Amino acid sequence: MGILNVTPDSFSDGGRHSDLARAVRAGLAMAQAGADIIDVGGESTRPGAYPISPSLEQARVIPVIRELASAGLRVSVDTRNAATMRAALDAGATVVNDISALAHDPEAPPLVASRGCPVVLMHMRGTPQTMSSAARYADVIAEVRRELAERVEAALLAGTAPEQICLDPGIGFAKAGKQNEALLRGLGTLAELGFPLLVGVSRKRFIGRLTAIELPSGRLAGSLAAGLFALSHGASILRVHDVPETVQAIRVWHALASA
Ligand code: PT1
Repeated sequence: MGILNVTPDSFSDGGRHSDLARAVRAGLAMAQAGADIIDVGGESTRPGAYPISPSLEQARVIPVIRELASAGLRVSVDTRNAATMRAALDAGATVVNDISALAHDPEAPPLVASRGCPVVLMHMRGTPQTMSSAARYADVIAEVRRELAERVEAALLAGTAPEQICLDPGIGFAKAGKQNEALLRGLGTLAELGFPLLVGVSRKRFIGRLTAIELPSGRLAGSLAAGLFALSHGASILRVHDVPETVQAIRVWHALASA
């Protein structure tokens, strides 16, 4: 899954994709380089980020989604808002990626169920604004597993088919450095829930903490190491900025690991 941030304040690409033509070109390039899904988001959700209105979010993402979908790409929409999910699905997106696991907007669970689309349920506590103070766990793996299972129940209750559900531990969302590392080590325990796992480690702060690399754009090598670690511990999908490099790393790892 290639990350396409259509935000002026994106945490690592500084809004370079902020206009339509550039965003579309970036999405096409990631698909060309081997991304199976292009994840289009208009609201930054990194720690401390401010929320934006669903209408501004839609103004950013819908034109990009329409173009990429009409070019034949598989597009996911990274949003917590049901109105944005609906508009994105109408514009050709086929996957919903919700960092709140359908908890933010009460209209989201019935919408996703009625569309019958795949949905990524990511673990977080609080909101991007407040989540840092919610990073308190006695047993991070057990608690994330239990809280994800609750979100699975909510999705199933609303009518989503189990085959459409993908889970995500939410690396960097209401987790401190070591808790992120523990979760990656414990992915196998989350996989026991019986759903495919998506993991986003790309350029995140815990890699900076492990390596003393301040700038997110300098964290490619660490991101590749963490991504391959996640795959070897049960992840099926990696959400990444650096598609060509990740595809190369996965090809080599896969050839060695599957022999
Ligand atoms: C993610 C994810 C996402 N991450 C899914 N969607 C972001 N499914 C946005 C940091 O610690 O992992 N999975 N959508 C980006 N959010 C963050 C969070 C970016 C933490 C950076 C950090 O640096």
